Amino acid sequence: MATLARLSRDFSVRTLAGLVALLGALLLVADATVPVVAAPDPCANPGGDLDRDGLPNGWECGPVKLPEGRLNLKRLGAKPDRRDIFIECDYMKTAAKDLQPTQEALDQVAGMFANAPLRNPDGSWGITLHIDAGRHSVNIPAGAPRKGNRIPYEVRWPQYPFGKFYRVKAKHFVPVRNRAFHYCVFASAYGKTGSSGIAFIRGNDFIVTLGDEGWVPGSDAMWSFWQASTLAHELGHNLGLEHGGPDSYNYKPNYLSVMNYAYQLDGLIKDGELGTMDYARTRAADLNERRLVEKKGIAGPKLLARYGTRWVCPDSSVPTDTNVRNGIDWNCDGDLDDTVSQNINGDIGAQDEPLLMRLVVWNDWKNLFYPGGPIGTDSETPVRTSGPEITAEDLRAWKARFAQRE
Ligand SMILES: [Ca+2]
Ligand SMILES: [Ca+2]
Ligand SMILES: [Ca+2]
Ligand SMILES: [Ca+2]
Ligand SMILES: [Zn+2]
Repeated sequence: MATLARLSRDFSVRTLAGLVALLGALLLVADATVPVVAAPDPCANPGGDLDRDGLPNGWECGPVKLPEGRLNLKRLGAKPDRRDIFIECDYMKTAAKDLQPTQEALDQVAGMFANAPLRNPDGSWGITLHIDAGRHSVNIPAGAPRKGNRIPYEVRWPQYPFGKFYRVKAKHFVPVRNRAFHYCVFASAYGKTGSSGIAFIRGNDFIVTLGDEGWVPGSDAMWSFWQASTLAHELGHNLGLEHGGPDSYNYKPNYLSVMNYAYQLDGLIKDGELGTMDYARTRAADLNERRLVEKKGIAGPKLLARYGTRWVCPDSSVPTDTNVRNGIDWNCDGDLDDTVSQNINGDIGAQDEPLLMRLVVWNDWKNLFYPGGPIGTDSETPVRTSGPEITAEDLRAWKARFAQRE
């Protein structure tokens, strides 16, 4: 709303003439997302998508009849003028192994989306995440149908788990929901590696697998955090985000997002503390690994001063910095005087060579892709998988590098 603030300064509103001039100017700058004057009734334009959440206005204004059946998103809390994302999560659960997402986990991830720095046409901020995970759910109104349910327990699905996944989906997911929902399963494990999940990029299907014996949370709070942040990570793939934001290069120190493996399970470093679950909410500057100026740290908006980061030193240890705008000692020699060429995200090429490149990042929230897979459309968006995710062993290896510095 910087534009509005500027306009208010530029025009005197003490006189009627000033007021008329201000309104005229507002009409000129108003765009489709932020109607300032006389918002059109979205329900009168059922084919449009006023809030740009991928769900047509008509589907959010009342029940509709689709080829697969009747869909009533309004009853589930959808609004045509505020962004909504719907998820159904089924889960494995036995007396010995309870993989159902906890209420705390659902509340956390819904809170992360509610705090999204996005303005809606109704003037509110954020995204309403509706998760139906059976008895545990969030933003599903009382009395509305809940369809998240328990599925048969299997210790381990195959390395390519989607055969199993789609059999479960065919049995436990109402077909018409596929036009509006992301479908997820909290399963035990797949393959041999204990990967934390897998998702389709720009699709509407994902799996969270934290049941491998390698995943040992230190507390109930940590278990809920892992479930929530992994859900946010896999859903992020459905919403078009990759491990480096716009691309799949992982561990970029300037990519402050739970999509980055450096932050998926512990959260981001913000205000000097670990544990903020969020997508990248501001646009940090790109970093050129061939020419890193320590004094500059990570440039970008003031908000970045609240964030810390981690990177890979020449000796492969991983230090922590708590204010990325305040300079970063990339080469880990104790000063901020150097300009270096260094592989700060630690990635290696096919011949084990360090990959030096421009680490390009973006503001995740501004780049979400809502109509993944068949959502909101008749034609499916082409999708590809994220590939197997970080394993408990990967996480331990990464954390062992912190200790090298301490
Ligand atoms: Ca919509
Ligand atoms: Ca909506
Ligand atoms: Ca230095
Ligand atoms: Ca690199
Ligand atoms: Zn991933």
